[in-house]
Amino acid sequence: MSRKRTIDAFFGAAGAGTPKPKKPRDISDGLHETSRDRAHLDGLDTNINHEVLDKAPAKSAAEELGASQITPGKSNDFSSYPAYPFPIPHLPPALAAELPSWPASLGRVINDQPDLDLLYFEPYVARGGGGGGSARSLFEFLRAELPFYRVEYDINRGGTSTHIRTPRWTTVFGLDDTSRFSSANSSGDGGGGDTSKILDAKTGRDVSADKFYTRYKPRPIPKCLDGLRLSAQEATGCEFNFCLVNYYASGADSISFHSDDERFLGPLPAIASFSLGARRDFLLKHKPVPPPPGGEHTDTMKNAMSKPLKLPLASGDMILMRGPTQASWLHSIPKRTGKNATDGGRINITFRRALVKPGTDNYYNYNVGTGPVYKWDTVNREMRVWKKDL
Ligand SMILES: O=C(O)CCC(=O)C(=O)O
Repeated sequence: MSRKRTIDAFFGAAGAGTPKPKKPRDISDGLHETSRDRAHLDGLDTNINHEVLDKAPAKSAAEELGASQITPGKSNDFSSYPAYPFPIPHLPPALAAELPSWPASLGRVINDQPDLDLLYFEPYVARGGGGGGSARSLFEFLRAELPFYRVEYDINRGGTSTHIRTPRWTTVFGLDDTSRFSSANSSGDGGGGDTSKILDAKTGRDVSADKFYTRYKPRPIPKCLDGLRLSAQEATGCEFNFCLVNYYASGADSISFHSDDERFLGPLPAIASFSLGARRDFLLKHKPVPPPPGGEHTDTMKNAMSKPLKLPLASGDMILMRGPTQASWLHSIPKRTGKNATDGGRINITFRRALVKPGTDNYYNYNVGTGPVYKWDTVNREMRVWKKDL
């Protein structure tokens, strides 16, 4: 049973019936009052440590990307694949040239709450310089070039059917660990021929007709996102085979409290989550748990369950959620109202690793679906239904 995204239904996709959340506390509320400001700024608090990542992978992201990825710019520099509605351009040269220098800052560990383990890069994609830096350019590029969907689905709870319209734009690329695309790499650059086949990762058998791959046709991560995937793998030591993208057009778009704890991700999934564009609050709260036998919850645990932590994610930030975080915590991007309702757009990119086939079907079902393809209209500055030129 697919659970992912039904969270929008359970918690009120349109906002109706959503319980009014308690006022979130800033993440720095978890620190000693005395050291709060300094700890927040320079990580001196014992609970929030700068982590020096000293892994030395055999190949750097830049090497793995190869020369073609870092010197694009010709008009034929696109990722093409039969299951893409249209070819997806490679990164513009300036961005591709900068990619090897990311992350732009060291990750900071946040693990001062029960069962929470985050690594926070502020920022990962540089946002300095005029106009928001590379983070803004990457945002503009991805919004303009990716196919998006506004997925709708019905859920049935206790005999009552509810129609859900996902309160944000979504898209997804990738394939679970059991299989691979038949093209030489996963960047959709196979150049035709039999590139639309899906092969068993171990035996090489053609599994394109498997029931989990036929409702929606899986498609490789295009090069413009694969560079970021490789960079995130190198920076975190984690492996990712899926890329989910959310576009929040304004403060009215949101994602309700949920955890990415599906069985197809395994027991302690690591998820790298990038923010580009408008700043939005990311709320975290501990899942409800029963008190210890014969005892009471500690104050820290009571707080973690009742008062959400707030990370005001800015353009270029990346937050790695790992260890027990998904099993124990819920996260959300709440709607913003009042003067924030017309916030600029925000893109969120998450890289994840689906271990088994049901994950592939689930991700395409809730992030692509069966509705029309939308593409950003640069003139009218809104998503418009995309139609193939006849
Ligand atoms: O937009 C975000 O930062 C969060 C996205 C998210 O929670 C999800 O896609 O599961």
